[in-house]
Amino acid sequence: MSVTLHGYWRSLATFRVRAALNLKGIAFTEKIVDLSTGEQFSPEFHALNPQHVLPLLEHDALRLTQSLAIVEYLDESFPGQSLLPKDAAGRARVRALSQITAADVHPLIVPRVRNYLGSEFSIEEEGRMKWARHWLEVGTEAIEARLAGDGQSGQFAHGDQLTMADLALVSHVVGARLFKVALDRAPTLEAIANRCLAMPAIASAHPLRQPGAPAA
Ligand SMILES: N[C@@H](CCC(=O)N[C@@H](CS)C(=O)NCC(=O)O)C(=O)O
Repeated sequence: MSVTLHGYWRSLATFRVRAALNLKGIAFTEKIVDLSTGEQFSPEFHALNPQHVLPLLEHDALRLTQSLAIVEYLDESFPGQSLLPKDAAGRARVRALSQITAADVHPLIVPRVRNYLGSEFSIEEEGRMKWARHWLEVGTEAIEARLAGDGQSGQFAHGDQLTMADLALVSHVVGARLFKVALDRAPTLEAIANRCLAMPAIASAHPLRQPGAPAA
């Protein structure tokens, strides 16, 4: 069996999948696609994923995209700890929490969006950072309200068992830290993320621990 993850150190979506692979104990190799030089637009990568985004997971002849879809695929296809609850209501809550990050916040801060703000609207780096921080703050507030407000979070985002929602939320927190967004008004979110980051499978998947990442 061969599993190849196409990723990049700074990619938060790749982080979710890398952590899931580690949690499931799946051996994989990672191929770097350098987003900082636009390698996602190379003919070689275009042939693999014409959407030009990471992550891409190759499992034998199968090619998979979209981090949450990949995490669910891994969960259903490999033994080991389960990343989705057994009950439909629990799965719906875990998917909803995951999508606040992956569908509502993260797409607004990715390189192609920030670059477009610069190239089409002449917004300088400072304005683009302000944009990214704004959406990260809005997302942080929404996630905290959900985690702290509905009585269904525990040690982790959904009860006391780690799920896909934790992988999404820890990627949100790491993104917020990379963009220097304060998390002091999101104590529940930060505590859960810190608990996740204390786990070796997740800590070793951290963007700043990947080849090419800056020292701090
Ligand atoms: N919704 C996708 C996100 C895909 C995405 O935007 N990935 C970023 C890296 S985290 C990317 O490849 N960006 C390239 C670009 O914006 O040009 C997922 O969850 O996998």
